Amino acid sequence: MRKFSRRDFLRLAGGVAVASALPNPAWAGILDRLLHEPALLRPAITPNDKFYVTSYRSAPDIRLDQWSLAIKGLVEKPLTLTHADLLARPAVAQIVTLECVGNGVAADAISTAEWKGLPLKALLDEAGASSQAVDVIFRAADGYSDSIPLARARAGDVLVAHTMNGVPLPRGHGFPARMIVPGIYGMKNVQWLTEIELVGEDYKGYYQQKGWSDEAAVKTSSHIDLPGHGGVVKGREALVQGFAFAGTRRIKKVEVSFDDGETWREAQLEPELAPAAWRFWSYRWELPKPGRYSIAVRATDGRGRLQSTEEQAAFPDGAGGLHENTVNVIA
Ligand SMILES: Nc1nc2c(c(=O)[nH]1)N[C@H]1C(S)=C(S)[C@@H](COP(=O)(O)O)O[C@H]1N2
Ligand SMILES: [Mo]
Repeated sequence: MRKFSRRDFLRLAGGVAVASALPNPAWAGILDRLLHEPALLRPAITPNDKFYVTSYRSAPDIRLDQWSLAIKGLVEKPLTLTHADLLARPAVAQIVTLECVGNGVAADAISTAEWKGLPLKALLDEAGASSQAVDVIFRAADGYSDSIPLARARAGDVLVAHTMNGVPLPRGHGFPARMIVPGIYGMKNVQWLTEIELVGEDYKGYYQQKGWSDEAAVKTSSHIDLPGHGGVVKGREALVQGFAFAGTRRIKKVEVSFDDGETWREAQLEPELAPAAWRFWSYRWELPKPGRYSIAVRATDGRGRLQSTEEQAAFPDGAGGLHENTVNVIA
């Protein structure tokens, strides 16, 4: 059986945070702490076995003695790295949130990990990438491919990752190497990487050939974790919590509405986990008279742009619209 964790306690306590009805001051202290502390409902870092999975086929079985990573195309000096070469090079670690382009407001295909690996920039420099190159193509052992522009590939935050939350990439998440491109939808974070090729024209990958966005920058989105949809709250106030995400544009502001978007109140932001990770927020809701209320959330990115409030399907460039939970306030 699972241990009863702080997170579970918050699930129970978060919906019914009652200061006035408390029997004794000790409890008041505990609940008060819960209300004031950063209380994360989903863990800030997703455990590997809870990390969302998307692949167009099943994960390939890769034998390390047969695996290598080629860097080729418009380069002065093509390279081939064995698995030992990959692990021997200086690696950097960073926390990055991945989101599937098909993720909706229910937020079931978004997760965060600490990824460690080689900066792609170092490999491009070593191979002598030509400035004639337009796109950098990533090809994989399962036949999948995608690309990013050379200019994006040269930034220091793009990784050829071999480690996920401190362990070698699990087979289901790209073993032995995958791309991590912060701020771009999951589809461009190619797993089971075998080849990096620089080409002089725009390349259309697996999903682009099916009409999905090639730019694929994540849209600004926000999500309410607590109270959940259909949740019940009572007492003087309840803690409303969730996360927002805008990729590398970061999150500047989160607001919540309890009156169908007529008025908005600013939520409190938790400290930033990392520049391209989700950001948690909370709001202490002074409870109104009993009844059904819809809670909505919206985020503003670091450039001052409000997320799109218009409902939009995931195809072709990511879902739009506000997340809302209906909650019952009882006496
Ligand atoms: N080789 C390969 N890489 C891939 C895919 C795939 O099918 N094959 N799916 C992509 C998609 S659509 C997403 S959302 C992410 C998901 O990564 P995850 O399963 O580790 O969360 O991997 C991307 N990389
Ligand atoms: Mo995806």
